[in-house]
Amino acid sequence: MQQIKNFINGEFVDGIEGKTFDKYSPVDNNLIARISEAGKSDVDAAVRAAHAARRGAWGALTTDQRVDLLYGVADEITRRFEDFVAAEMADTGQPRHVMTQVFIPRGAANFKVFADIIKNVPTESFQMPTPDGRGALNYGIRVPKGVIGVISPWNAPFLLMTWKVGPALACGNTVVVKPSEETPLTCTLLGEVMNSVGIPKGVFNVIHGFGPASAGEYLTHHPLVDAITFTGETRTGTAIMKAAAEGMRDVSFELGGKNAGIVFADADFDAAVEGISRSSFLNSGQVCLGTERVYVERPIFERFVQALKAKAEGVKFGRPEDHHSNYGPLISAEHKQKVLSYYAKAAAEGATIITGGGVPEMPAELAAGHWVQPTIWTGLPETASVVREEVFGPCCHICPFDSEEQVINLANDNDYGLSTTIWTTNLARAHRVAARVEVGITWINSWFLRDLRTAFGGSKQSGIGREGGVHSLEFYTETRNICVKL
Ligand code: NAD
Ligand code: 6OD
Repeated sequence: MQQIKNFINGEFVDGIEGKTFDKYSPVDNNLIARISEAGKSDVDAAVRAAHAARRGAWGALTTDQRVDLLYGVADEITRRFEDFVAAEMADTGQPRHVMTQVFIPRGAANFKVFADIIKNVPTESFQMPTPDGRGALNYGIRVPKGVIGVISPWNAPFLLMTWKVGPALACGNTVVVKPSEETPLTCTLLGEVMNSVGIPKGVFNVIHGFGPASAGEYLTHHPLVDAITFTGETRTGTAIMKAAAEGMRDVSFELGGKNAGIVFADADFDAAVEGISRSSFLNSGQVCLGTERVYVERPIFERFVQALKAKAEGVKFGRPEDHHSNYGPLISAEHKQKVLSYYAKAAAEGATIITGGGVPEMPAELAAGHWVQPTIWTGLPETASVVREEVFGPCCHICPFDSEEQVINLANDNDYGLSTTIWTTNLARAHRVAARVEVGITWINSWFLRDLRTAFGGSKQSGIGREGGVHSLEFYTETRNICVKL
């Protein structure tokens, strides 16, 4: 069993109060790590270390020097690739191919891409006339915001945490990260990387613990935290926004979703089935961008339902490192209970269960893991709980539609607005529908295809602000104007 410590001012330290909590494997519920919980004074020490580093060693570097160090971080993640893969598999129980192809390489890319962007994006400049005819020149400079509080979730822990730490550091800020209590491992490992490449002490800090009355809340209430970037549930975002109001701190929020997939009858059928299968079931449905509402044009409805059923029934449950398996468990016993309660609600509300709806039979050594079946429903009204609320599990409801106008209204009839995936070979229609769907991110004939220079974020209750490319620079820096009389 591993002992996991906080990472404060370049040192791995136990919380001063001596409190710990346990991490169990999602795969078999065995104890895998004991984590030191940060108390109020530990969080204070981490924030003060970040504050001092911002004003000290980190603030003294030129952009080029910072960028070189961040390239070093990316290279060291790549060098220690297998350590990160193993840690993330242990934390989440998700298959090795998801780690090696998506989650860990993206962690390294999150440092490289934003290092490049900060080097290459100019600031604005305006010349203006003055009454004496000599004129004046205005130019903007970007300055870091200061200490950024980073609060991240468990579903793609390394990708989502570095997605914020990468640009925050590239812009010259320092960070205090509170990873999810469910997934403490890769964030802690990143502390080792920071030390080995020579990132100054205090630039990157990790505090472990929970939300309310624990590390998360202590961090968001700390007066020396200058801005908060958060990924997680909309409900948690509300609590954090209240904390950030004290002291007028800026926030960037990436929140929940209840995303629609729209499949027109003219779509490449096999590609659409494959795409929706990925968007509904990848990572056992624990992807904020995932599809839980599928709308399929009536002429292909029955055929599509049967084809997606075959995909759902084809998954191979097993340990992440087992090459024969391609499907993992949910993150925790608590989350499994939540997902199963939605499965029960769907049945009670009259769903036709096309497949799944329960727990798979697992071999004895995995039976205590948090496994649930990929599940497909049809026949529910749009008012049903599993059609309206985010389940965050491997499930979707499929509903037929008859016109473009109708499906746009169906897709938009939800409080969330994170992402959509649209499947059609009619390019004009694809553009038309994409422009009217009320979400931050739309994919056409694809899903989760990411260019890190693009704007990423949610509409409605799915978020506040945009990150990615120059949008991250907007959040992680403040532009100041300097006016020079010529
Ligand atoms: P969560 O909101 O329960 O927890 C996220 C983080 O917030 C954790 O580190 C948690 O400890 C912390 N936290 C909880 N309460 C807090 C408080 N009061 N103050 C400070 N910190 C607090 O979310 P989760 O269950 O870890 O993640 C799943 C959710 O995240 C889903 O709703 C999913 O859609 C969303 N998500 C959104 C995106 C996106 O990009 N929009 C990406 C991934 C996940
Ligand atoms: O790709 C990203 O940058 C990103 N933030 C993905 C979010 C995935 C949600 O589960």
